[in-house]
Amino acid sequence: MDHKMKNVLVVGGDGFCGWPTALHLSQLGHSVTIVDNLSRRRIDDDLGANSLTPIQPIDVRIAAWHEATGKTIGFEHIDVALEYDRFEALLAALKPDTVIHFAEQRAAPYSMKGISEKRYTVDNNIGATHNLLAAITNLNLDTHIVHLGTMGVYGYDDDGMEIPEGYLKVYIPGDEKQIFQREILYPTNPGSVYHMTKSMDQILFQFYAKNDHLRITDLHQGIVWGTQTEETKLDDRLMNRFDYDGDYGTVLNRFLMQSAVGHPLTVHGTGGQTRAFIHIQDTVKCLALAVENPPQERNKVKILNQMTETHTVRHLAGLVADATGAPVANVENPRNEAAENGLRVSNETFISLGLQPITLAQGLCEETQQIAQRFADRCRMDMIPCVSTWTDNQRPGLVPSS
Ligand code: NAD
Ligand code: USQ
Repeated sequence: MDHKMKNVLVVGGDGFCGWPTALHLSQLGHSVTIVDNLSRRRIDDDLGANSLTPIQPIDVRIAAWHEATGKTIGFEHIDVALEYDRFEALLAALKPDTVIHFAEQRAAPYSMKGISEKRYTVDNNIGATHNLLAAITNLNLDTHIVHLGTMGVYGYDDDGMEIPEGYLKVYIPGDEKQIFQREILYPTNPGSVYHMTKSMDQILFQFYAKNDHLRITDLHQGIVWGTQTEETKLDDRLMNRFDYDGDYGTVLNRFLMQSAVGHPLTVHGTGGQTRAFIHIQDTVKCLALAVENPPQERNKVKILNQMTETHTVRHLAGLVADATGAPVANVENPRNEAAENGLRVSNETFISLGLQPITLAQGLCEETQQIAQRFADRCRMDMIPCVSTWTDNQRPGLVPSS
């Protein structure tokens, strides 16, 4: 482990995972600068949605952090997908030890809404990732890149095999007794345009690690739940965002919010989908561990599964319903996904680095529910349903060639 205090650039540091990560790293003593184009706030305005929690403008957040702790966080308003020269100039000036890359459009339903959202998600996510890799290479920096990827790149099979951390050993029969062995990236099987961009990111990382020897850690994160961390709790102006709408709200936080506002829990289909989860407090701890443990190898991306437990959607709904009395509504599934699947995942690297996972059983559901209750009057009930469907775009009547 590298205990040196580092110069860290947090790209996408105004978002749900990025903001508490920036605060945690600053609290640990690292020097932190945030880059963000505030597109997440703009998308809320476009959708007519909002964070359930009242979040402060970025300058107020940063000033409140300084007031609460005496620590300073820098901020640069840059679109890393579109403003390459400004981004490269910032990297040249800062020469960061580490860049953490959160800056992508991260909602699967939003990415499936229509043609402009599909194109935006691909252009933004691939543009951001490639600009970062190209700039670090062009400047010849020895910066460690930590990227937030997703568990969803693996897809969901149901044969009980434990999903390894990124790579798969394959054995291919040759002639006679010969067996060829390869270690390959785990074949991707994305379930949305958003998840597809994370699959494509993996190839960009693989190439730049091989060709330019960049040091890259790709964290395949599960669904993040919860809102607050030790640092965001220090002052109401530091409060984290809480997405609950049909595009950006993730399943467990949605159920906790729905129970607080008297809305039935919107289980898609039978709720037999098993997914990987992690609490936001563990997300920030994992990021600190990733910053302190850069990869030893330069020609191979270090891939870690950043999740702590798996649950079916119906189990989560049952937990919330039992705790709150909220009714469960099995709504038609708007997504194109397996109705039922199992999921076993290895997270051995973070556990070996000392992560002690927070689990659902440890009362944090109540904390998140209290936040949801406190701000229930900010909920826009018409934003709750998931209206983005996967099947609208499945080309029912192909247009014949002319
Ligand atoms: P978020 O949308 O809240 O934050 C992303 C931030 O990046 C926003 O502040 C946005 O304004 C910024 N951004 C986007 N494009 C940008 C660009 N071109 N230039 C500059 N800034 C840009 O999302 P989040 O929930 O914090 O997720 C962060 C990362 O973690 C994403 O890459 C996401 O795929 C990954 N992830 C999130 C979850 C989850 O459950 N939230 C789970 C697994 C992985
Ligand atoms: N679901 C419901 N009811 C709801 C909302 C969702 O049953 O009201 C179901 C979905 O159909 C899906 C599951 O819950 O089967 C998870 O959906 P989600 O919206 O909580 O999570 P997902 O779309 O997978 O995306 C989220 C983040 C994304 C991240 C991913 C990690 O938005 O950025 O990459 O979690 S993972 O799922 O492990 O790939």
